Amino acid sequence: MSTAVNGLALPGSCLQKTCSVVVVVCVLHFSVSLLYYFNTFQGLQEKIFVQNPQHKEVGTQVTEISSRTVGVPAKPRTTTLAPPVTEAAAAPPIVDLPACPENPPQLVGPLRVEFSDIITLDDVRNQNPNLQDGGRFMPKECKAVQKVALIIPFRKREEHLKYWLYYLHPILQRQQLDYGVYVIEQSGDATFNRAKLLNVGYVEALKEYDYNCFVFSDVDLIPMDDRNIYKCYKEPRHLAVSMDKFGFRLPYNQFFGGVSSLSKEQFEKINGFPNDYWGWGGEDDDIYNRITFRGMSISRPDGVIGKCRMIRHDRDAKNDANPQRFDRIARTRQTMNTDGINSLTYQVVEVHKDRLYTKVLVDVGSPNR
Ligand code: BGN
Repeated sequence: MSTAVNGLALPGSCLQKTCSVVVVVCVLHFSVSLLYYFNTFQGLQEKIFVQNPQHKEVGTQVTEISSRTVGVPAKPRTTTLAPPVTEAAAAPPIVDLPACPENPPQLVGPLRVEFSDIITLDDVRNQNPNLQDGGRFMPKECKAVQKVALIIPFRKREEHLKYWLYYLHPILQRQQLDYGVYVIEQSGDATFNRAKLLNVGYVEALKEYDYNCFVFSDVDLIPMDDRNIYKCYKEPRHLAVSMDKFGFRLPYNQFFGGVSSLSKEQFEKINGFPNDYWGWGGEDDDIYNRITFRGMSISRPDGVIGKCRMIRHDRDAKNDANPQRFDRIARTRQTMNTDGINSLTYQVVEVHKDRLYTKVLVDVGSPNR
């Protein structure tokens, strides 16, 4: 028997054989495709959930193929993958705090500042429960824009330091600063050297934390308005602009004494402060010169916000007026490149950590004359 297909006559048995071969080839092709498909899908899953231990989805519902049996379509089942335990998952969550605002919301403005209140350091510690050891603080509600080291040159003024800590800690916290307090105490009885102690404070504070702003404050000066923010500005800042001692006015336009702030860059630009002013006076004028010789200017708060009180005291022993100060401030331009942070030498005698401050006792030597 023969069949006509498109005018071609094929013998019946031949057509049957051809059809059988085609069917077998099709079945084979289908099986191989199925096998390939399931293998690929399983491999993909392994890639996502096994080879990538950083995968962070917690409790994700995934559809998993339960069988790899060739030719048997796997019945999908739903299961819950346990999150892989990684270091990142074990660590506390890092919450991205918003940046602290330009105007801290807790500021109150003018403050009552008196030195007749009887206080103890324990009172101050109790009133500042949020301080970390070493007089460190960081706001919890926002990320401070600047990391501020407060540097206080010091010798035998415990009573003043107590008032400074009593008034300043709450102010600095309301100002939402990420800050640390460094009391740099000159050891021995040589003539006092304020500017060199400030240089030491800069170096010692940077050993502890990545500070980018430095506030240099005398221990006896207290701001009378918390809007006078103890941080750094585009230009070096003079903060003690309106002192009661000078009738709440600037004693002269170039005055840069008492309390000032410089960013790390500004401080480096002027090679820090002079190391060779022994005794009272002139070192702040030298710093003023350095700033202007490097093309910077002084920024200041207004006379109301910049009001501050000085704790009355007698002139300290070993801090007589420096007779060389006039000559020295006349030569700042020549000396500033070689006398400063690049020529600083000193020996740390002791570092003491209190909850209210870090005190660094330091040997800065004695005048070479
Ligand atoms: C100035 C001092 C400053 C001091 C202020 C305020 C000098 C240099 C010679 C003119 N400068 O006279 O160091 O901070 O008074 O007391 O003495």
